[in-house]
Amino acid sequence: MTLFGATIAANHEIGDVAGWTAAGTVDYTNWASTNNFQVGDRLDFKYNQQFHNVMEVSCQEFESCNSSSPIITYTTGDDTVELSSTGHRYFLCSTPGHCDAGQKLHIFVHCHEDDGAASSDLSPLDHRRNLSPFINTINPFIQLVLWFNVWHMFVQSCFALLF
Ligand SMILES: [Cu+2]
Repeated sequence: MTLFGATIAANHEIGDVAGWTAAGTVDYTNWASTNNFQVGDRLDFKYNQQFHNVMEVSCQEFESCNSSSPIITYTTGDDTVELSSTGHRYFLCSTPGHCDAGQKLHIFVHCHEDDGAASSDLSPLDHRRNLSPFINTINPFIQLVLWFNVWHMFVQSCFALLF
């Protein structure tokens, strides 16, 4: 549960029963795609700390399995990571070969569904659009181009009449 009442934060056990492993039994990209991560949720990394660890790294370090300058390192074997903001998060194990063997996790943290547009869908702008859909859906730049074309045609016809 969160402090804000209505929403229930989820606890994501990394790799489910397999946990955080380099054994190749979990495709963490696939695993991540089956989970919906939202602000307030937690990640739970369970692993044997004799063999593994958890490092949060940058996107570039994640791509190249570079563990030389992690943002933060976890080593207890049962680590909880709070997802306190939206965006991409990257994790890997720094034991040599493990990241390359697939012990790496990239997730995207979404904002809560009820923080979104549902209640404010009809802004004043939308009401204006409803009144005059044609005018307001035309991009101002395109309007300018259209007016220029009209003006150009007018000038051309003037010349045609003169000469
Ligand atoms: Cu490992």
